[in-house]
Amino acid sequence: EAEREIGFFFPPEQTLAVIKPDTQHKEVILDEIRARGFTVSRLKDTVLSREMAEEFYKEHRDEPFFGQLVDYMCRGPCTMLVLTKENAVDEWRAAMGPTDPGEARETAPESLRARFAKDILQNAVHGSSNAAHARDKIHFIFGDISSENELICDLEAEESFE
Ligand code: IDP
Repeated sequence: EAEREIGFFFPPEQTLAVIKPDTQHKEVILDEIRARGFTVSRLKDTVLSREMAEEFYKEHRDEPFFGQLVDYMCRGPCTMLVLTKENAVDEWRAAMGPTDPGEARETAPESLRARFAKDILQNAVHGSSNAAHARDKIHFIFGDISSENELICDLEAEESFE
């Protein structure tokens, strides 16, 4: 208790994670997310329109792979997640591993992309690269949930009580 009062308690952070379309491993990835200590605060399966996918990845609009990336992201349902944990943005980036699964297998063999990505495009998962992006993308996908942030719950745990 005393430690909290003098500030050793760090409030949890939130990030936006996406399990990308065509991933055969959605349930395994969700289990991994929880096993790694993230709380799944929001979860929504969504098929993105082209316009939404273009907006979601607008930072990449000048990349040569932008068209392919948009096609891929619209191909089927994405699982959109708000993950909560201390240092969630960086921790989720570390859990995903490098963009290219070849590199991921060499440098981070336990990472999700090392295990579940098909190639550099179809790399299974997305995560915001910094806290400002996380805030923007959470708002873009889920609307204003700031008033709910006190209520950090685990959706699967909640469902299992029903
Ligand atoms: P990140 O997802 O690891 O942050 P970014 O460079 O932000 O990587 O790229 C966004 C997404 O664009 C990647 O996750 C991947 O799906 C796709 N991508 C990145 N680089 C390439 C590429 O060289 N060829 C095809 N697709 C790519």
